[in-house]
Amino acid sequence: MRASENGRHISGAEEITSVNRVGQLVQRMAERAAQHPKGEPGRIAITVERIAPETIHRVAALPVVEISATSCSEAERVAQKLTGRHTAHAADVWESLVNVRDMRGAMLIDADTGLRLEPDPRRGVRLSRMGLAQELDGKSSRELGWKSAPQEALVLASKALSHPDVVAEICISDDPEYTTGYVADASGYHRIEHMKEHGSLRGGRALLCRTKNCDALIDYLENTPVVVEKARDK
Ligand code: WAQ
Ligand code: MG
Repeated sequence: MRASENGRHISGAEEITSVNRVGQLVQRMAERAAQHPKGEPGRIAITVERIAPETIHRVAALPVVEISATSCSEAERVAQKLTGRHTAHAADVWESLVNVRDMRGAMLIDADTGLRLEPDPRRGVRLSRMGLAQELDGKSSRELGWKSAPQEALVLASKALSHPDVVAEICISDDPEYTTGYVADASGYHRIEHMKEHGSLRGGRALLCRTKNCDALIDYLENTPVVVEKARDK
């Protein structure tokens, strides 16, 4: 799903489900798009594609680590420390993250040079074709398509980190009401409170990577179907 207003990105979402639940999912995606806190979109596009089941990769969810920051400055410090395990450019990554607006996708940043790698820096790279294994297998009681920010972000981060060239990811929601963000790396999905001030229009994502084949990396993130297995439904 993609919702926009005069070309400005409002929201997006992706899911993998079984064919008998497509109708439900499309309806809920449309309702969700129409009710986004960033505003009512003038255009909602919903695309449904067949995925051959044998092409779907199954990966384990990253372990979730809770970090309680008591202020935005503490959150910033913690986040930079976590990304700093993987790059000497953590401060620049933070600076880019808090200055981007309304991107559809994520920045792709070379961990060694700090430079942006994606072909279209205004759009970024949009991960797609991902979902929860429990949804696909029909084992989840969760209402399909309703926004559950932590669950969707865990799916996205687990797909991103399942590629060997991605070393870390950092994210701030663009929902003005949602101030918990995260830093993910192979050691876990670190949830961090107070990643931005309440009401702030900040929001973006950056993937830190070390890659010899950027096109193949982008192709994996955009196109390879991946479902994420959570150990237990929380
Ligand atoms: N692929 C790449 N980038 C994306 C995608 C995607 N599929 N979806 C969103 N983004 C980028 C885009 O630039 C958005 O502006 C930015 O991320 C933030 O997206 O555990 O809701 O949908 O409680 O606002 C974090 C949950 C929620 C933390 C993140 O992101 C927790 C969230 P949003
Ligand atoms: Mg989102």
